[in-house]
Amino acid sequence: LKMEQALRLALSNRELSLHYQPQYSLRTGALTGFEALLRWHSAELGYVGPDRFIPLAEETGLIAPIGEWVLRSACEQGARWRAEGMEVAIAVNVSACQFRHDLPDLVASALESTGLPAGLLVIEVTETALMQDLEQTAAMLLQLRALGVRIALDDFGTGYSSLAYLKRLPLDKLKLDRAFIQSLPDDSDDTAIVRAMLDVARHLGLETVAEGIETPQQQAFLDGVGCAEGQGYLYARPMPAEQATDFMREAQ
Ligand code: G
Ligand code: G
Ligand code: NA
Repeated sequence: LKMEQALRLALSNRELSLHYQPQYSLRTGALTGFEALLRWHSAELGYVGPDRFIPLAEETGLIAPIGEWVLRSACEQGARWRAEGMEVAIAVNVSACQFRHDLPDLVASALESTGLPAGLLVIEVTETALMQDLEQTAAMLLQLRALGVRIALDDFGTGYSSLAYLKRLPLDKLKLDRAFIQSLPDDSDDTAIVRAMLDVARHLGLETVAEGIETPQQQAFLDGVGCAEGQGYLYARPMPAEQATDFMREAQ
């Protein structure tokens, strides 16, 4: 209850911020984009991780204003970087309960008011979010795509969805969950699963991103089996926008 009260005030007290984790082309090593990750430094409770407050925000409906803020702030940051000559994609996480009829309007308005080109925005959704109402979900994804944004399926392989969903939903990208990456390249089960996921992606014309890359061996394996992009502690942890800006300048 205390956390709920604090979370209610978090937006107006400016306690929320976004951190950005870089994503790279495994082939060329070029920085391709950033995933925006929400952080909460509460005056009352100290640092609270998203694994704790996002479920609470979802239960209480606070995810609506918070999610809108995330979308707008991430687009704003992407537009600012672009204006400074650093054109990178920005990936934003969207919860199942934000996945409602008005999402395309919110996205369109965030793009319009910030001037971020739609092609630079990636919306990350989880399997669970997509499974709720397949017809309605597919229609909404088509609306989002009509704007020009790309859709990434997050944590791929960890939910309860079937491969049939991949065929029925208009997706652009699969994010391989770090659970499958962590024991590469030694674990023969995980190498088989990752190869199979990449095969499916290739045949369906989907881009691929591996999450949670921590070692050069994992990177080399993933590049070798045709995964296009990666992110993880090997390259960088999520960091505040200002630090991400310096990071990009140094990489140029
Ligand atoms: O660093 P990490 O602890 O940031 O994030 C944990 C999880 O919290 C992520 O896997 C992601 O699913 C979720 N998360 C982070 N930021 C956001 C956000 O802005 N919106 C939503 N819905 N989930 C987020
Ligand atoms: O599922 P999603 O892509 O939203 O996950 C992002 C989460 O993964 C964040 O909590 C982020 O801090 C965490 N993360 C990012 N890179 C790594 C990594 O290399 N190793 C581990 N263990 N976690 C990571
Ligand atoms: Na994500």
